Amino acid sequence: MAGKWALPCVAALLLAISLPFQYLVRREVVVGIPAGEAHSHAHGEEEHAHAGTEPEQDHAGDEDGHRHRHTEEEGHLASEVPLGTNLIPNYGFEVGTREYVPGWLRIFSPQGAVSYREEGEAYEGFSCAAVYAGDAPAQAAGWITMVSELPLDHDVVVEGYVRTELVQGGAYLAAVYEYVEDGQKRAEFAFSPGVAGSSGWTPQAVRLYIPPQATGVYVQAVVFGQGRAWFDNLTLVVEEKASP
Ligand SMILES: [Ca+2]
Repeated sequence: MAGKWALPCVAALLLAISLPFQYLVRREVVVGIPAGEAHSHAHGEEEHAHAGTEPEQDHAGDEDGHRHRHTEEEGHLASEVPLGTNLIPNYGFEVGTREYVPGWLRIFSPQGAVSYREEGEAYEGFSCAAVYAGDAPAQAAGWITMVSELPLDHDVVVEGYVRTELVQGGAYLAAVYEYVEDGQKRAEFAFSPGVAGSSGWTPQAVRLYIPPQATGVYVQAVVFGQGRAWFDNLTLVVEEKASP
């Protein structure tokens, strides 16, 4: 259902976050990805011409304190990318202020939705990420983080908990990878099943295969609809790719 928003969403998203991300990436940020239920491979399979031409080490080693440069050949998972452990720092939104959360960016909402960190509300700990779409239905309002290392040719699994008080639409977790096609930046999304209406903390998960030509991997927590939603414990784990 959320699939129809994927393309406009990507365009708006990339425009909105391209710049801030340049800075974010240098600070810390990590990855996030797949989930169990949703598997979406839109385009891209015919684009193997790009495989092996995109350096995978663009951002590797940029974050503070990272001393290992990648030496692996392109297209191979860097040995430093650990499998089976969460790669998202500040995954529980415990660190930050109402307006600024280290490791995460708020996605600009043309519909006026507000994304903020809420203290006193949490699935675990003391705070979480929140989205309020009060005046109009939001289209992908929420939070995004980038994985600092590219788990190429592997699956990513994004998991988390979502609580909602929505009068319309739903709240989702998304695993995203970016790639270049015909000189244009494009993105492929996979969404979790979603949480709607008034729901207590509900587990969500989504899995996505990251192809060799991917140039960036992101995790999103977003609302397509109207009302309030809360997100907490958003993790991304890299796994061996599932057999087709
Ligand atoms: Ca928390």
